[in-house]
Amino acid sequence: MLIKTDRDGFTHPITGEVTPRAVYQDRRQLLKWMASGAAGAALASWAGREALAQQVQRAGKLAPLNAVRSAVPGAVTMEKVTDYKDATTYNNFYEFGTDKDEPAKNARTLKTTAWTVEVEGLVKKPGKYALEDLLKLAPQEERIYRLRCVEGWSMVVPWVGYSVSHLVNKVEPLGNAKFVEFITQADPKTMPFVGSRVLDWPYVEGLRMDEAMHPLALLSFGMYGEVLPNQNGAPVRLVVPWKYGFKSGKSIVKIRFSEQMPKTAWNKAAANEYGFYSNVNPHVDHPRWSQATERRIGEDGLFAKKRKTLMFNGYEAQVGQLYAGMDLKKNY
Ligand SMILES: Nc1nc2c(c(=O)[nH]1)N[C@H]1C(S)=C(S)[C@@H](COP(=O)(O)O)O[C@H]1N2
Ligand SMILES: [Mo]
Repeated sequence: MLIKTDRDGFTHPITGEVTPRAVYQDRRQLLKWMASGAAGAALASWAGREALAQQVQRAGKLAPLNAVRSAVPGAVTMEKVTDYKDATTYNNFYEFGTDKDEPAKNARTLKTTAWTVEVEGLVKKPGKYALEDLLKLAPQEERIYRLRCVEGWSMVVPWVGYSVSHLVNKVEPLGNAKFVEFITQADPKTMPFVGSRVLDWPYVEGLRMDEAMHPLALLSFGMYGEVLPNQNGAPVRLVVPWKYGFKSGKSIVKIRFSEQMPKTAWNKAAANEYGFYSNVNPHVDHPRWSQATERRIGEDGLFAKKRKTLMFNGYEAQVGQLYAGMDLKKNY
């Protein structure tokens, strides 16, 4: 189903899918139309759109990024979408400060024009890819994912982007490429905390090749029907919904294909706390935090119940087989 997202973040069908108003107004015609069977399909598509429209909250004033609704299995949760305001003011983006409100305050200095993503390592087609070309590489899809931070909170965000696999296929990795490394922007002139010692910059994340090729692994250019706000990782970021939020690197400038497992920023900072896999797993606690439950951002009132964290963040049916036979306590 084609969905057009307008500036207010609401979705509209692209012609021909709604019941014509005239049909509703003429009772005889309506009965005939319902008997034809068209009503069932139209009703189902109407219900889906209504659910989506209710979920997507009013966005800001950034450039719209139109998308078709994703048909990838598991890509659209029906849970209530987190308010745009919360998703854009409660952020982890350490290049702009370690407090949750700092990225929203500080990230306006991020320069997102003339952006390129360099592809290197074990691929047939290395090179610098302009953002404009990346945007057009595959149809932009809207996907509503849960995002679970290792700190114990979660959000539901309508991302816009396409499967990482489209880019991987385009650049043609060599047979010995086993991992994909995502290297993000580290510019001390525009990112005030890149000089700090919190992490070894640039912020680097990585996936095993089969993880990167899973259709749910998203290369994201937007959210809430618009381009990404700077604090959420403009102009291009990763979103890997079955892994803790820190695997979803923001403001990517380089993608490297390698045979060896890449050294990731959080693994280098504290190897006993952050493994390479970092799959959401309620049975394996972080040394400092239980991972059994989570707080949904926006539900943090006095009586808000914590939610049970789900295996693979609720994406077990889709991604569980990637880890068949692996000891997930060892490979955390
Ligand atoms: N470059 C970069 N990417 C990053 C981070 C960061 O500090 N720097 N933080 C990560 C963490 S811990 C989380 S939870 C998510 C948060 O994404 P959001 O702010 O869009 O919700 O971004 C991830 N990507
Ligand atoms: Mo996180």
